[in-house]
Amino acid sequence: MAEAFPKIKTIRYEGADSRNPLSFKHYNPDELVEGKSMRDHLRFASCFWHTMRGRGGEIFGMPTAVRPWDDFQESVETSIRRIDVFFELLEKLQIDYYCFHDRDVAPEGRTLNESNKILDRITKVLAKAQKNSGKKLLWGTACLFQHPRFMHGAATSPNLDAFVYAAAQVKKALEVTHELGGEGYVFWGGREGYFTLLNTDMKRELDHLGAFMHMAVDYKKKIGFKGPFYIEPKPKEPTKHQYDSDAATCLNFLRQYDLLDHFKLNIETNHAQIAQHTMQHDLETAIASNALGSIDANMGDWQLGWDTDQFPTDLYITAHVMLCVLKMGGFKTGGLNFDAKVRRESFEPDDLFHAHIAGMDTFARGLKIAARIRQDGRIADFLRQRYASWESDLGKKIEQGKSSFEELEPIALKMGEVKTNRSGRQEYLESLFNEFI
Ligand code: XLS
Ligand code: NI
Ligand code: NI
Repeated sequence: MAEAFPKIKTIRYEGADSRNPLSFKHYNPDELVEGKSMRDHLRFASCFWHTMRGRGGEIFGMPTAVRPWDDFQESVETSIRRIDVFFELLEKLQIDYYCFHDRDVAPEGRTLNESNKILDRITKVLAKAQKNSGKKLLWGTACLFQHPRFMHGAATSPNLDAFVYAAAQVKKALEVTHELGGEGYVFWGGREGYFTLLNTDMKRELDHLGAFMHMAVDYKKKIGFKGPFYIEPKPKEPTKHQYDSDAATCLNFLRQYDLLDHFKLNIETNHAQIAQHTMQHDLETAIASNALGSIDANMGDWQLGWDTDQFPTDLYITAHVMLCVLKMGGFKTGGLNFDAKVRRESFEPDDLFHAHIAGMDTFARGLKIAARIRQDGRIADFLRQRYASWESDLGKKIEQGKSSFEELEPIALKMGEVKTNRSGRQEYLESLFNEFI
């Protein structure tokens, strides 16, 4: 097939002084940071849904995207062409990983059986493209939210038929992900939630979701899929309230249904933001339970309340994200998946390159900023100092769960007033952080 982007050659690192918009100014794949290549730290992925299927349409306006290779039909031929174009893009951008939903890569057939057969054909095409290019599947997932059959949810639908259909679809998506060597598998609860509690038995729906996940775990073991499952939190959209609202809610669900051994979280920046958290908050929440698996790297707009899925260009966010990732010792099976779409006004094919380059360079800088902050050590020292009183024998005893109210009361009575509080120095720390930006 002729190239889809004949004028664009492989994007290369040219350094911060380069004026070539189609170059990396900061992402230098083989450059070492803390002894590991940037490529291995960042593990970039592009997503098939936004990159290849996004057309810039919204409720007020028609699609704007110009995609000369695409006739926008749900056909196998078009699907195959899209895969060719996608892998050309991955290669030219030096992105090592990708992610997909079953239905973004392959059209639905008239029956589930036919859909499965089409997906099998497409899986062969993907396998070949992976082999030829060395690109890898970061994770796969099933689309359980687009088709009208899932109008009331999938695993949490009040309609058993929908649950059964969803189970069969996830079974197949798991097989395909496994066949393609996927490093993980994502559950994003597309319509697992509600619009009104007047028609919803919440407890029952959550029990069903728990049962669904246990079946998925059983099946994963059966086929020998070793990668982790990830739950991707999101508070709303498309439903008013999604059951997987945020990291803490997901962890509670996983603990309650005894699933935590098999799941980690895939945290998306924009989702954390519309949950009224910072990305850092949800990452820290996941890390505290040893459950940060992967990241959907994008960002929202603080003036808008919805999931705008913008390419990440905010250095503060990427620096904080990479501080978290370095702190947990790096990704294992996860990575930075650009679950991001070009704006409706950025309609030209080249914008796909500009957008990914922007995200990759912003994360490369975030990584370098984070590494410099760690090397400098002043913020870590401050934190250590702030908790220094806990290094005492009494502090250690409490942390080990070996103290009691009865032990502490006489100490408090003798101590009198709490004397040794120190300033939290927020403004100083924010300004110190700025030194590295
Ligand atoms: C939607 C989600 C979705 C998941 C994959 O908001 O981000 O794209 O990442 O199903
Ligand atoms: Ni999103
Ligand atoms: Ni996502």
